[in-house]
Amino acid sequence: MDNFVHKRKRSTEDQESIGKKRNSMSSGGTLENGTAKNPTRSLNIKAENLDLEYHILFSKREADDLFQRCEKELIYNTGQLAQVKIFGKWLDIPRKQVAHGDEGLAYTFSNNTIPAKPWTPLLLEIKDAITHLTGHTFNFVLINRYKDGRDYMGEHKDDEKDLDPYAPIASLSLGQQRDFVFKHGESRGKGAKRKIDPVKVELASGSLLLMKYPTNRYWYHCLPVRRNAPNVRINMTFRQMLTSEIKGS
Ligand SMILES: O=C(O)CCC(=O)C(=O)O
Repeated sequence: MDNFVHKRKRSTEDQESIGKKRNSMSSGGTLENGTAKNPTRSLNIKAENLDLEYHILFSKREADDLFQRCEKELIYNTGQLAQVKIFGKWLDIPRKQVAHGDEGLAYTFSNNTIPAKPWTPLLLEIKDAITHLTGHTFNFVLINRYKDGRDYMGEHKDDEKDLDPYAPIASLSLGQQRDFVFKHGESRGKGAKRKIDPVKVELASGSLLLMKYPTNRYWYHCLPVRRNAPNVRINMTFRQMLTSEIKGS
């Protein structure tokens, strides 16, 4: 799996200029035993039908500043919008959540529909930085706040019918670094048909993980519980939802 990785030495200038030179791409870091280690600026991560790009989009100072602004400005959903229905039972999600996006959009998953609140200047600023880096546009963002390593997200695929299946999902992390694990659909659980190694990515504050087609068709992902993660993490997944314009109806 290492053959696509090009090692590159990190310099102070690199770290400080990441937020400014968002368009330039280079590779760095290594993939060891399925874990992305010490990525510098950008890292391509590939396995069977898995295609990821990991970038350090924001410097530590920029990420800290964005984190503080998010903590001040974001208002998370409560009540039924903060629940999922599993086997007929409404359960609180083990984290906080809110969605923002273009007018009229909503995202249905786990038997619940989360309407998008309007974009805010902060979220538009972040969205623009991501579009500048990746060249992709997004009309919706799902935001999850994990108070510490006991909050988590279970294994799932982002393959709901509301989403443009060919558009990448751009996942920005701020705050506590957490592990993010991909498992191939044919290699999960007791009834696994094949043995395919999981892929683990350590999501640092200020990093952007781009999940590209066809990753979400074949691979599940999750943010597991980590007892050694004491601090708050905020994650934003920028998505392209299908609209009637895109669908052509
Ligand atoms: O917090 C994370 O990195 C996980 C987000 C995620 O899996 C999702 O929004 O679908």
